[in-house]
Amino acid sequence: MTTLYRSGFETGNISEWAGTKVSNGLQPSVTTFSFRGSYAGLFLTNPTLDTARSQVYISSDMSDIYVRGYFYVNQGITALQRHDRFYLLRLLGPDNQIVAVVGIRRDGDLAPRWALSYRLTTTPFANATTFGGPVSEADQGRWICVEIHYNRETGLYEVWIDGRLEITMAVTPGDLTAITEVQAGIYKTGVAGQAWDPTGQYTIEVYGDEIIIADRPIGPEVSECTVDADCPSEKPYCVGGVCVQCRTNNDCPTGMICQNGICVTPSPCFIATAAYGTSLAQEISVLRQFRDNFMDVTGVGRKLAETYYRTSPPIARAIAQHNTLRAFVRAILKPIVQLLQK
Ligand SMILES: [Ca+2]
Repeated sequence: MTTLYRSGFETGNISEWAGTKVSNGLQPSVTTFSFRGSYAGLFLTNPTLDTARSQVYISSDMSDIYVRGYFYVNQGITALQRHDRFYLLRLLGPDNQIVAVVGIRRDGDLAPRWALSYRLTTTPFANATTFGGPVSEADQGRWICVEIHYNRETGLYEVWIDGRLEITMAVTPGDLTAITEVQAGIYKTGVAGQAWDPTGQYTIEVYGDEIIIADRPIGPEVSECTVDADCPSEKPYCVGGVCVQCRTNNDCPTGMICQNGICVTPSPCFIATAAYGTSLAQEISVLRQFRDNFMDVTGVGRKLAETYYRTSPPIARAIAQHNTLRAFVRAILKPIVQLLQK
């Protein structure tokens, strides 16, 4: 398999994608609730728009394409009105129209099911929808592996859910196009006159992780382990199906911290980095300059810095995991940064 793109959102920054497609401020973000690693994408829609989107996308140029992602629908999986739907993966052609999209949809008054909408012809543009098995409350609150395949030469469309072939459809290839854009996240839409409930209960909240684009079938991630005993001595802990070196800082040698399951020598400015969520924030470089210009050259400053590097990693970890704490620390650092900038 050749992997052409992979995103587990592990840069901690949504801009590792080519861009976002959003309605009304529904900007996707990264979150520490993840399927693998430290981060996943978070996609939210509000109920006030009939059609709304919160997506990341990347450009492509493929005629035989597999796209797989893990999605966790935390809210809104079955609370649809008749004909309403939302899509998790969308593959578009050069005309910006869908070639293949997969998601969850009601067909009239029927319960929601997995759905594939696929292109029949390009000129004139025509598409159709076919359904897989039902989606229930039991599918809410778990990571679901969703994979879609499209082949322009054969006109074949396939959808796998948790590695099981859920939907197959073949059309006359005719004038089908290549895939020029891959989108992941939420694209929701209702039907005119049967709009999304305006009372507000149909907010959809989706997490996405481990999204891969390839030229061969990808399939679900294979778990290395289910318990610690399955892991080798150099990576003794089983976290989310993967053997890792450490779970917490306490598993690491003195002076090192646990980052993404690996013991590393801490980089400076842990607390500020945890608070701002990235080590690149401009505020942090101001603090760094202060450290380099003042803290390290005076005796007292050096002592302070040493104490800081010894004690701060556990504090930084706690801050990184709590949004309110992060905001609180940012509020404390803000006047300091402003003072230093003068
Ligand atoms: Ca991840």
